[in-house]
Amino acid sequence: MAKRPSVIPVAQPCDQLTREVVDGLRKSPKELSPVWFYDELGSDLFDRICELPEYYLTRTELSIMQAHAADMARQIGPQVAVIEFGSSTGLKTRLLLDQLESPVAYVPVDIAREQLFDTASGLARDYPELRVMPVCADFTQPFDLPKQIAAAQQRVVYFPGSTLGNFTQSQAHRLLSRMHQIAWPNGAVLIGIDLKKDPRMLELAYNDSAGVTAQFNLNALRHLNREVGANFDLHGFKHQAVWAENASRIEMRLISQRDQVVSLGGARIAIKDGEYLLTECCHKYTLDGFAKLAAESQLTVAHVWTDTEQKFSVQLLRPNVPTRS
Ligand code: AVJ
Repeated sequence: MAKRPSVIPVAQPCDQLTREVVDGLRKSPKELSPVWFYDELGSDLFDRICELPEYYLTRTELSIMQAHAADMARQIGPQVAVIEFGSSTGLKTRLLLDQLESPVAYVPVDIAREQLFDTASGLARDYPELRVMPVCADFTQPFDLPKQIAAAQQRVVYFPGSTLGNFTQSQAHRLLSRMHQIAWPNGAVLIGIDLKKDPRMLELAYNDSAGVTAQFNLNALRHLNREVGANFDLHGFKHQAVWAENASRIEMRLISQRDQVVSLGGARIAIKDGEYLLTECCHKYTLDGFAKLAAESQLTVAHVWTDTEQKFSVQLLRPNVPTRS
């Protein structure tokens, strides 16, 4: 093998994580990953968001689960292994597990170790028959499933919370394809999808009057200051959530209140007065639009459960039988 030329060390080495942040901030518009919301304070703030009168998502999804989990369980069938992408407080998961017929395993997959083990140990305590096997991994990247789940009749991927909305079309496609792989041949994907609706209602859900979402958004900067040694001034930015019709998404933005320069990992980023950082995108789908997206990943919508106002949906997807060519 040819010898690699030695790499010239840079004056200010920055690790992979910092590199990614800097790359995002060099785009136009400047971008930050929504993963930066979720440190300990951020997770608490998110729990508070879920309780806000304007934030209909969690409440509506829970009501759909309460009303229809029995039907979902019937369609899913007995002795399944549930693989959850992410690990929430476990409330929705419990509603599902309570109705499933003799589920054999529960495998939450989450990069946030603390949250993962908290949820997992709570469930293991309350469901003694269930094998709870947490996997600490980034679910957007390939990961191994525990060998023990081979005993299950089939695998069901659970992805609640409309978290798929955080991903772009191509990222969502890739993620759904991974889920297809896990569910194939006779399993399923059960996924929570927020639906497109009156933009006023959407903007209110992300610009609450108590200002909790603003704190949640700004906390990403605090997290970055601590984690990658950035020097964002939290008073230099203002939260705003905007409905972008052409992309069918809510954009969470932090608007710079003046010309400023931020340094991190040896890089200096100039931010203009009025310029914004895009911290999260929350795509909203029509039922048709989502069915098309799922179809691109060889998943067919088998059933849709919604609330009476069609604000939110929980959908059961089945992997297609591969067509021979
Ligand atoms: C956790 C991604 C579903 O998109 O509504 C709430 C996060 N951001 N308020 C969403 C969030 C601002 C949330 N998800």
